[in-house]
Amino acid sequence: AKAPMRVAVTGAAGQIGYSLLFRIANGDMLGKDQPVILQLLEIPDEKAQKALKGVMMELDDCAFPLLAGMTAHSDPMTAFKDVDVALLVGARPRGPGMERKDLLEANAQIFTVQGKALDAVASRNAKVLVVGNPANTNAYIAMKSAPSLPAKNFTAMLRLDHNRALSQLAAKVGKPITAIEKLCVWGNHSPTMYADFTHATIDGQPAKALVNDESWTKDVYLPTVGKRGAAIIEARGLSSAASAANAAIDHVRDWVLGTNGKWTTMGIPSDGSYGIPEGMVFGFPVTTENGEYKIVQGLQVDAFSQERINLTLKELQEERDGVKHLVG
Ligand code: NAX
Repeated sequence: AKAPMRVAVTGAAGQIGYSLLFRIANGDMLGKDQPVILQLLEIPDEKAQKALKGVMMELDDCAFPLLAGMTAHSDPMTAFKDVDVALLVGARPRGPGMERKDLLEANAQIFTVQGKALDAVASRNAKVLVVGNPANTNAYIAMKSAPSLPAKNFTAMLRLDHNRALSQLAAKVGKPITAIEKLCVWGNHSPTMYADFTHATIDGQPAKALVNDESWTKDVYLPTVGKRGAAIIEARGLSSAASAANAAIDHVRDWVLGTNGKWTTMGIPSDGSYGIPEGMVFGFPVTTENGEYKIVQGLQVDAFSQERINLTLKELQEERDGVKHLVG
């Protein structure tokens, strides 16, 4: 039998945590033959810790064969000890009267502390996925705070945007999701992200020719995908949770187990590809193999796509500049 992998999840008593933990323990993320130990972090607050204990009681009650252990933590230095995978879900939500700048700063603090803790105690090859918003900038801060870990192991979640884009495109052309390949989402996890099907194929045919509707792309598709998070809040009274958890599972599973040559989207530190400044955590088309991702190279970026990529890059640069003074 395989040795258990240690998986840290922060914000474990939150909404996304409640969908995520059960799927990890069920083997959906790391494989049906891979035992896991869950190391769960919540804020020290009594209510949060109590809620976390409740979730752990339910995990116990599932009697998952792959769940080899779990622990509750209020300190990242113990939560991240020896972890192979860290899912950083917990973040500071925007409170009443809070400016964007305050939100960025509050989260910059959290992700500085957590990056340092990962640097100190995590497995030297730990894979990190940041879900908590602003996800790209939080991942950037954690990466910068963990200089002894490989920078490439710090990633941000664009996969929910990717999955939303897949679904909307499939519905438009009346084809199953599985018919679509080579779709990707560029940039920041925010309404500025650019869901790009200019390279995509549907049943092997160019998606662009099949859709052949520029106004749909600009006026329906991109706004629908970009504002989907807000539409879910409006409908449900709560933000996306099960779909976000599902995207986190997809992201890590594909990273660890490979995509077999298929494209997906990950937010990753740029290596300078496509003119994105090195180190910016940006959504790129990638393939994965043997636990490593590779940016899909050599794509022709058309003028409209370039315009959209520039826009989301600019937003991300502004976010980064807003927290620059906090990053060592
Ligand atoms: P919840 O508010 O339900 O849960 C968050 C949990 O994190 C809370 O239990 C809180 O106590 C905990 N927490 C806060 N600060 C912490 C810290 N420093 N250490 C450990 N735990 C901490 O939010 P939920 O709906 O679960 O969303 C979590 C985050 O995901 C939010 O930042 C949200 O904006 C973000 N999202 C990101 C998405 C993405 O695609 N990247 C999509 C879904 C989601 O909106």
